[in-house]
Amino acid sequence: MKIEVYFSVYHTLHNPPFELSRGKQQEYFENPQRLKNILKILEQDPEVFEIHPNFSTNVPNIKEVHSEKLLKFYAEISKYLSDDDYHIPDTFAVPKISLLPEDITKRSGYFCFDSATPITRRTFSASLNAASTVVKAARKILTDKNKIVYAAVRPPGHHAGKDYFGGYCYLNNSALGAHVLSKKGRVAILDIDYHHGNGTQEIFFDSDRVFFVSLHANPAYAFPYFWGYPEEIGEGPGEGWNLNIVLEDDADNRAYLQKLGYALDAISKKDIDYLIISLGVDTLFSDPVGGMMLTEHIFEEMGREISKLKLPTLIVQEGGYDLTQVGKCVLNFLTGFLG
Ligand code: OKP
Ligand code: ZN
Repeated sequence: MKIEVYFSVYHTLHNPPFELSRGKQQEYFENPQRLKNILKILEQDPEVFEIHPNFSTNVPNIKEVHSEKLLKFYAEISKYLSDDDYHIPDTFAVPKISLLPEDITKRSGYFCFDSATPITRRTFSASLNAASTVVKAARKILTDKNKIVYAAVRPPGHHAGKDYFGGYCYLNNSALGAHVLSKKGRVAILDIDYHHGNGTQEIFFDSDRVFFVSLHANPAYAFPYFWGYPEEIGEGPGEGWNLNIVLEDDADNRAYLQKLGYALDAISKKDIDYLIISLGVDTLFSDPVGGMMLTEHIFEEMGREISKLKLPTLIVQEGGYDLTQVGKCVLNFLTGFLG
């Protein structure tokens, strides 16, 4: 079997000079080399990986997932910034208020929840290209069921909510893909990034069309800190449609596979038609951002276990920051999934 790979060509347009983490300036971990390294490895096996570059920035359903306010903000700040400029918000609206400041660079703090997510002139274009790539990949799943499609995209998306950005994420790629698939059936999003997918959770919190299941490090000490507890189970019609499974930083392969087993059980107990995997490989022991103890071979096993759900599956790239290993981990996951 083949895996179709859709990839966001314009991701290189988003390359901020640095991030602020714990108040310190440091290298930007979510950089173009990540995706380049993933593609370099997949290109080596054209028998298995059929790569489709996506040059489009068209995301037809974007307003059904993100607020007009947020999109207008992105469009305006993109115009305001010059080529080598970058913008990091420094004053945040807590709690959110309804009046937005006139000055575009002061408005950013309304939409942003951390200091590690700078905006450059081309950030919005790159994000639209990533989202468009995932929507294309989702449509492919609809036309050709029993398919597995991998969206090789950046910037990632799972921390971006309806009207906020943060955690290297601007538009929620997986949510936009899920939105497409949810028109035709029930969707489960399995988020296996090291970090909790707070944006995806928020977007589908009241929905019984999309089951959000996330495995992640304990938010008591791991980013994004304020979300990701097991008590968050969804609300209204969405009650019971949000499942947070917490792991500790000392989680090894065995501990991880066990919890993955719970997640897969929960998914198989619901009547699901399509699966989306938010694939972060920042659970690897050597990852400079994540903190767990997994080794690269476990990703193959994870892919194999998840494939047993036998659902048409869209795999969306999220985190993974060890530049020397990220390609191998993704390859292992996809290889395991193919069986
Ligand atoms: C994005 B994704 C903590 C800094 C955290 C942001 C991490 C964003 C991860 N000192 N920085 O989920 O891989
Ligand atoms: Zn992550």
